[in-house]
Amino acid sequence: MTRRDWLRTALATPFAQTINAQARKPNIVLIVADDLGYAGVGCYGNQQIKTPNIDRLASEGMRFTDFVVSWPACTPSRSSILTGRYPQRNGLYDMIRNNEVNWKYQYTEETYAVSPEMTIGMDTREVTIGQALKQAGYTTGVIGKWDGGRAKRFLPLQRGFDFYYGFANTGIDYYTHERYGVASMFRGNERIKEQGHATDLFLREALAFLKQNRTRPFFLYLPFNAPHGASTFHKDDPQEEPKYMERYKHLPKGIAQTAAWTTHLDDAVGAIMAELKAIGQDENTLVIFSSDNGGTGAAYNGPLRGKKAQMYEGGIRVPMIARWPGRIAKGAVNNDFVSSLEYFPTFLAVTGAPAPRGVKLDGFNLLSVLEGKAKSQRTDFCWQRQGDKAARSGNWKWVDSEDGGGLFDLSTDLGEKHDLSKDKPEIYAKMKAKWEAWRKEMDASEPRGPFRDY
Ligand SMILES: [Ca+2]
Repeated sequence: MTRRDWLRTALATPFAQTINAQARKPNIVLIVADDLGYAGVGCYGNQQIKTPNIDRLASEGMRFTDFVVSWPACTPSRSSILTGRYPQRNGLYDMIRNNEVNWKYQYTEETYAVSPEMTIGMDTREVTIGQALKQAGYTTGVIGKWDGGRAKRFLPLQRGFDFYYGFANTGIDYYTHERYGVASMFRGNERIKEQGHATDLFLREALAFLKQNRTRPFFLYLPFNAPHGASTFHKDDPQEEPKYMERYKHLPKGIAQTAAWTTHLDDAVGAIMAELKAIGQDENTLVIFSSDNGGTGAAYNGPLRGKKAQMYEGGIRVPMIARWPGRIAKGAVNNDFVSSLEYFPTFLAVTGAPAPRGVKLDGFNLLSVLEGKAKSQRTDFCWQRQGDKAARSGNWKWVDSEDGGGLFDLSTDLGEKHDLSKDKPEIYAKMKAKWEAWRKEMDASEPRGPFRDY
């Protein structure tokens, strides 16, 4: 037996494998879809859209039926994923978006450069999950939609991440990677121009990131822009590959487009999982798949009322699947009330990273819930989007918004159809008071930009 053969045999023994597994800290891959509705994938009841890879994640892990995000649209919801804090606490409680975009205003590079989209971002005093995990020795990467500000000081490389490839604003054209005519793809701190579909480019970069980090612990935040609508003036330009469009030509146009984006995303998820196996880290990686907010009118929100931008469940309750072989039971369905605020403390627990000093986190460590050892600690949640308000306490839901309001019992009325505010005035009053107390707490927290005068 040569020395090399001996070494190979020794490393193949169960004892050596145990040592190797113990020596290597676990990795985390957080995949976030964009505007994927509650019933946007097969394992959440969709009959039309084919998502075999995401469905497999659910059959190999735990699927949550009562997972909520902190805001019914992109930017603030993502700010909570990154900071573990309510948007009203971290300061990013509205969109980073130029209003003129909605009116199809054509920017030049020069006018765009001084617009809010280019100049505002998440307060640099906020500690991101990237910063926290990097301090614990992790290699950290962001691939996809950053949505935390486009000026250099707000970009991922300045916010605790070692690697960044993607776009920094809230939406692009899938092929030109422009936001209404302005080039928007970045590698690191530099804007670049590339050929290809955004989903394929993000997948290419993710696979390379996994390969490069096969020998050291990593955190990969992988926020795809699919199946978000394209930010293009040219509404007739194709935004997806013919092979995906072909599969859904029997569906109405808007829904067919969402379905094609979703299946393309699903293929990317399958490739990521295959690569984790190929680098030998499949069993040593916590993979989470979720969405940043509910689906639009061209999406599937299943039994839920409302859609993106609204306070009803359709705006804020989304799919969430967690997979970690040996730690999370296969095919588990969990109906506990949990939220995206739980990611930050959970990732600290998984990696052994210390909590950032002096930072109030709004979530709790979900690990024992994922392992089936405990029930969720979450009882309450509050939301605010400009004048729209909502609160949750147990199964009670209070809504006061432009789209309507009332008091709903989600345990018997998931579709928020029966307003019980007249029947249960004392609970209605209690919920309203709960929201007002939360608002006071947010007002009393240390002010953060960009919208609040700090
Ligand atoms: Ca979104």
